[in-house]
Amino acid sequence: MRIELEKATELIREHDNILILTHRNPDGDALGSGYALCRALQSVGKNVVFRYFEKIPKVFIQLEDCCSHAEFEPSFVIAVDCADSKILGDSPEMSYKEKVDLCIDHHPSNTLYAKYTCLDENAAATTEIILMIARELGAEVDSLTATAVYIGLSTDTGCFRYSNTTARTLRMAADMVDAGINAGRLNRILFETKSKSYAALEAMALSTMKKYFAEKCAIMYITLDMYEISGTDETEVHALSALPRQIEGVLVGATIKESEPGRYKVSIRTNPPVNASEICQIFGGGGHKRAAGCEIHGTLEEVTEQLLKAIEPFVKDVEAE
Ligand SMILES: [Mn+2]
Repeated sequence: MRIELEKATELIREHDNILILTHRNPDGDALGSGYALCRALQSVGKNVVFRYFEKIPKVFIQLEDCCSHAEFEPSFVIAVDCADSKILGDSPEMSYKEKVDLCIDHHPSNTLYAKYTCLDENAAATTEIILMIARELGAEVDSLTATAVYIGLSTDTGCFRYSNTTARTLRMAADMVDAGINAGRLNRILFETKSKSYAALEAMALSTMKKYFAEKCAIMYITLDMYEISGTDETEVHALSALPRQIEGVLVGATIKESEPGRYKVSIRTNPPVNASEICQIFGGGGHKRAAGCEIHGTLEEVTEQLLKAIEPFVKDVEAE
């Protein structure tokens, strides 16, 4: 059931021993949302723990120490930034997929798997919604919580460049600066620094880029071999997905990433008027208008071919807006 922010706040206020989860392969917004909510709730005296079950990108490790870990049997489960229970980062001992009480999210493709869903498609990042809830609760937003909020806001908007950035996003970012974050330092770490291994991987990925459909579609791929040769792991590749779309005239940029032999994760980034989420939904995935993802099985050639077939109608006879 979809609920308003006030109702979500009320539910949180009524409960204690709260477990926060997010999606698998958590990105900046997923981790920022989890940590910001965890700290906000701790500041109003709740027993709360944020857990994820996978490796996280190195740049976010500084967030890891910002919540103390309580031990309890959760009586209320919140999922943040997670559009589908299929991609919920779940405990290996105990699945929460069917047991999410409240989902706080901004993905239009949310499947409403939770008992209650507080969904704001106009939020550029889930941390926008988390900040509003924290304010409603009268929670403290100290510089660490503000850092977590800012990491969500900035990473989901490509450092406030993408069209999902609103006046509210920018105002909230300004408020986080007032709360004591070091925005210059965070931006440098998040957007202006590449590990050596990442830079090597980027060069290899770019060398695979091909264009299709009157150069309105650009596709590049990353294989398991490339991870090994460059010394990167999957957690570092998120930013690469932005590259194909940066080429002038490209409406659909796709990055095909081998996750295990025969399985590929595909990230789609689009320019208006093409809806990335609609393309990914063809393969059972989803996401946002300009950024979405899905998984396709087969050989690299088969995956590319299926993808091209799906993309063609989205770019054929379509002009950039
Ligand atoms: Mn997000």
